[in-house]
Amino acid sequence: MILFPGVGNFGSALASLRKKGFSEPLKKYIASGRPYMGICIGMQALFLSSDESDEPGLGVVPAHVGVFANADKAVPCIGWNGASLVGDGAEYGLDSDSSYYFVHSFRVKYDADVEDWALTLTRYGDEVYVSSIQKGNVFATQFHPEKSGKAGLDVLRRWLEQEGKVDMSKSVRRAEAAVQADLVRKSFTKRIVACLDVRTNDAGDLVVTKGDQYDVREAEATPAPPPPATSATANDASTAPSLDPPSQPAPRDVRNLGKPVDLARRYFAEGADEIAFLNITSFRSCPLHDQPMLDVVRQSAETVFVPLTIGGGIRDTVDPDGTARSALEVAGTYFRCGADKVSIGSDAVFAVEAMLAAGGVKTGTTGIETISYAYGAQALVVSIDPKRAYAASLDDVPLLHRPNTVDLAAPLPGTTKPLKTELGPNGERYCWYQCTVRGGRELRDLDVVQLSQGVEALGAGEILLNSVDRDGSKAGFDLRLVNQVRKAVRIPVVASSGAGTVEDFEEVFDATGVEAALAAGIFHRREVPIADVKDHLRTAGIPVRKDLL
Ligand code: 1PR
Repeated sequence: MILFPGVGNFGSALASLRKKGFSEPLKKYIASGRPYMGICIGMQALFLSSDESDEPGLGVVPAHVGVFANADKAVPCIGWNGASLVGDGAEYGLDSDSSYYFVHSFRVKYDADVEDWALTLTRYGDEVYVSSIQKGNVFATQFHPEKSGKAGLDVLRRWLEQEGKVDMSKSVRRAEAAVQADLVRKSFTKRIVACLDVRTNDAGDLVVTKGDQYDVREAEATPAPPPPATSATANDASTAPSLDPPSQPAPRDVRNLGKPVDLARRYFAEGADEIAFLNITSFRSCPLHDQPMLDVVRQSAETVFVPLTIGGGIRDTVDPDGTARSALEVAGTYFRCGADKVSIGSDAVFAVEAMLAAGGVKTGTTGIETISYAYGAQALVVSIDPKRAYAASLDDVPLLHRPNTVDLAAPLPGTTKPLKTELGPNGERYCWYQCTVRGGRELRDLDVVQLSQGVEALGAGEILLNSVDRDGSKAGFDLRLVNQVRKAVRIPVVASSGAGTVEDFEEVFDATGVEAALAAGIFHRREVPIADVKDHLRTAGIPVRKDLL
């Protein structure tokens, strides 16, 4: 048996297969009739060609892989969707009612060329495409069964055991009928992401922490325990605790909300659609291959079967021994540990600033470009840490950012629904969203629209949109910020920061149309269960994945 999984760019994958001398032996193997399963790029590689590259495919399936149209939907397609069977049987346990995890920008449109290969069809926006194929010994899925929870694990297990294999040549395929009869249901769901900010505490333990406007230390210092009283000292005034204020205030501890792998496993069991780890201190003085987060990702990937994103420190680095490590190498190390996406924060700001300073000319050497080319846009997230810059009048806003200023007393642009007014601390009516680096500690002369459009142009596949102002506030998502970024780009946007109630999730999906919403504090402190968020959204008519492990 051969299982060909993969996250990657069609061109670089096929070129690598040929360069390593695998393409002809692979085609011979498939022709021999022995079982082959492909996942994502492992399915697309079987086709003749792809819009993604001039590199030819293996040509096992006489059809082409095209690019999604993006006028009506975010591309890459990142999220959970159904897969409607076009044949008789439930091949390998595929179930038209289950959700599977998709992450791709290119797809096989259903047409006559693939009629005798199509096994399931999926609808994304206004397009119906082939989400899995099966013919003889070949079975391949566009979605990632290894990241699709219980439903996906079932498909993998049945293929490995060659259980539930139906000879589709005898099965009446009704794909054409399904497409014509519009039977392929819209079942793309909104994603609920659990986010784990990870760092070492003062004792050196790796913990999940949580910022309050990015301040991850407890509000109050924990008083040092009094020295143990002994009979000799009990009455000795010189050792009685001093009443004078301490020379140095006691340190405020790093909030400790649990261990990263334990919490990731808990959130997977509770129905999180994705897990994001943000390494918020990105251990600079540590050799790449000793980075503590590698083990966190490796151990989590063993038992957490939904997508894992890792951010923090994805940049060109130098090991303490002077070994240079490119951002691409850092990312590849995490991918090989089981990460599905990597997230770049500060370096994305520097990359866009440099591109704008060069008049929009790209160098092709930034981490965003190199990782996106090698692994595909869908594997590269940019995490944005904006902070509100208030202004009493538009004239007070720097000219460069005036077009991207929001009116805090007005409804969202294009809507009439009143929005709670959120004037600045001195009654300022306007603000623009200023980008920061180094975890919100340094302001930059760049606004979120410039950054979002810049990283999209460089090849990022998704935006994780935080808010320094709302982080940890439980005041709800900053709808004006989320709406502005959602409207500025075609790639998916994950709204983050401020979730306090289940209604906050409904509000951000309804008001802005974002593809995903992230929370941290309310999940870590067990204030709002993920299942309650999903139940509320389902009741509000917002599609969410139902398969829990
Ligand atoms: O700059 O590429 O090394 O990446 C650093 C990464 O670490 C960035 O993604 C940055 O957002 C993140 N980060 C750095 N410092 C902090 C901090 O908190 N001091 N975390 C930090 C930012 C944002 C979310 C947070 C949401 C939801 N945290 O992770 O969890 O705001 O919180 P809530 O639901 O409790 O409101 P680089």
